[in-house]
Amino acid sequence: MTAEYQVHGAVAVITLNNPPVNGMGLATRTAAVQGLQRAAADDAVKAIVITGAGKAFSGGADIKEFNTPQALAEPSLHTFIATAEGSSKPVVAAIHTVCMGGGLELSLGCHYRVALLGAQIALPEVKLGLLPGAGGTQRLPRVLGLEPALNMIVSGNPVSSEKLPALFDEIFAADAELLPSAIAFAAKIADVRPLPKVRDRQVNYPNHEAFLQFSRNTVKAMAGPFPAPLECVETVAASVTMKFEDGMQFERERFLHLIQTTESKALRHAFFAERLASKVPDVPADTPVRPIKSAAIIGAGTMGGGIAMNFLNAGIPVKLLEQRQEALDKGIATIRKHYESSLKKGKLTQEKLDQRMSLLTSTLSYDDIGQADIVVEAVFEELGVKEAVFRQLDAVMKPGAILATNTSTLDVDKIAAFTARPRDVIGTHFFSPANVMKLLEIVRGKETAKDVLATALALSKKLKKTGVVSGVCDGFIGNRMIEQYSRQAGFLLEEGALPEQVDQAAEKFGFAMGPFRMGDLAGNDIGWAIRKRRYVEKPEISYSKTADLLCEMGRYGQKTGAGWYDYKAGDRKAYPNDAVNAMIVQHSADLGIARRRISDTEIVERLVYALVNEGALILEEGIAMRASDIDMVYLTGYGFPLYRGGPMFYADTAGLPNVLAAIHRYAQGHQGEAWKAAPLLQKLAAEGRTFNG
Ligand code: T1G
Repeated sequence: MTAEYQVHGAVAVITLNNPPVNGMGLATRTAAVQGLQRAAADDAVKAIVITGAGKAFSGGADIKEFNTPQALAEPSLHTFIATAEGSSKPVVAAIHTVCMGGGLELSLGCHYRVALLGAQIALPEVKLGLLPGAGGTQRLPRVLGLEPALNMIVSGNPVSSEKLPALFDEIFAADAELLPSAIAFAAKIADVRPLPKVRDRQVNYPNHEAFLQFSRNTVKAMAGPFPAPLECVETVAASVTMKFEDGMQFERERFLHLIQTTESKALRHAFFAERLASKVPDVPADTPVRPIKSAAIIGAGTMGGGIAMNFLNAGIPVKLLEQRQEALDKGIATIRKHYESSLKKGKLTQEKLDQRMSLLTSTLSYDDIGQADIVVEAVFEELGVKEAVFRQLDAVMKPGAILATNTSTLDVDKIAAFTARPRDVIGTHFFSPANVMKLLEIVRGKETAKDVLATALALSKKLKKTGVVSGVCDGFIGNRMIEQYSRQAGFLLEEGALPEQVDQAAEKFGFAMGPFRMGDLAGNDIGWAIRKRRYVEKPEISYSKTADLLCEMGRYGQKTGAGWYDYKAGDRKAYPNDAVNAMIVQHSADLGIARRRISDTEIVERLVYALVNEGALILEEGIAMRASDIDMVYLTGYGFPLYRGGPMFYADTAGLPNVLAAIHRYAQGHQGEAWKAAPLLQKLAAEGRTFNG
């Protein structure tokens, strides 16, 4: 059953019961409407209570149904709400914990609303690229007023029930028994007539046009490529400018428009992708995790300090270990400096700062860290150094401690083999700045124990990271793909493009930063060191020499004040440099390449499809468990535009046959051997399927 029906005295109770959050799918709507019909037909019933089982009143419409026939099948959410509103007996919504989206819209169609203090109330549809499509844009302003309702709908953020007194007829204490309280309330108002309907109210807002125009301008400025926020403003405006039924019709039209947009599909894809990423097929969801009550971090440099902050922010004590006191002092001072700048920006209270710093201790001796539940090493990226550290860790860490490496390019299995406990070893690849970037690549070694993996996934949630599981390969998921992206960026320079054209095309596509500005930010010498290693290990892979020539000019990027671009003190703007562009043009001549004009379309295709093709290989090899995991890596760690859903989702929307045709085209061009179409891509394209299908 997905909605239960019980009668308590003269009050019928309909309990929505569709775990985990009572999403109002077709079966739930059908059972609930049948409950309302039963109550209407039972003369002994004088009032009706609708409530939710488990951890929510309702998390809204069942997003999993969208873009399927069930979503609009009768009884639709509109019909369910209209049945409640049209009931001849009073209907009371009894709300606890979470009441969101369609759930809140249902409650607005009820005659009364009661809630526990602390219940989270929201219309978050805008975060899915939608708008409240079951009357929320018309009813909420009639209850809260135009401005508060517009703010809730455009932000999509939850508000605690006690902050919305106008919305509720009664708010009970957080620890009150909701159902008996709601039944008592229902019995009390059972005979009150006329039944109060939100739709009968008016929205009064003098000079509303000026406010709405101001809202349009503000929302247009912040919405970027997303159409939903402005649609929210226009539909809420209808609650003032149109009759109720006309407003409802307008809302419906705009909702049906938005649900078909790629932006909304991308946002909904990301919503589920984030939740899917923590599911590992061969690790049951109820796998017991090891308690993580303390951490040790080896290395107090940029990464070690940033990683330490993640644990401190989550309230987990950290013991920071370094080889030299001055490195330790510098690391601790840097952490304090970060917190103090958050304090200045009002993002942190002094109390929180002190509390976090009190959780931080430091040491020069491995003997002091043995009792930590997890140790994360963030030392110099060289296998010999990692070996020395892990042999020490193996010697001092208590049994059952998790030994994590933050390596970004080395083989986690080799590192595990330096210990007698490879099952306790795992990769936790944080992205710089580690205290800011959401992505955490969790690298599963071939020996990594299942409970260690489950613990790392649970820990990533506690650290407010998006944990994505990767197998062991060079560059794991993100860096392995970005290498192909960077190769294409270099080849484009040889063929006729200049850095600013490539970056502008990439940033117009939506990347936070194009490849050359990103190189200048990260440091071009990092890529240089990796390529030098590649030239020895994998001589068959070609790269453009332009990036090496740039480093030979000493132009490592922002840290040297000059890279692909020039930079001025205190100014993050990238200024093209004539000597660099001359070097690029000269290099084409040296290669005997006649430079040509390259379109932005080709630039974007070569950058993005290089990611997609490598992503397909990563999928085939089982390095990533699913395409949406690859999308999460790029959405949370590499500045890929959210409204395009990630590289694999973007390829699906572009059409895999089109992606394959483009790859075949580029395989005929300069450095065409870089374009070997992945067999999985060829297979899916031939079968008319998608990566995320
Ligand atoms: N539909 C289907 N599944 C949902 C869902 C929903 N609305 N909300 C959550 N889930 C699943 C989620 O995928 C996960 O699944 C599990 O529930 C737990 O979620 C017409 C059109 C409610 C605050 O946008 O914000 O109504 O991984 O891990 O941290 O106007 O989920 O277990 O298989 O997030 O406790 C509008 C979205 C819908 C709310 C609970 N509603 N959900 O947070 O658990 S559109 C939303 C959330 C709509 C109408 C429109 C949160 C939560 P699995 P979780 P949580």
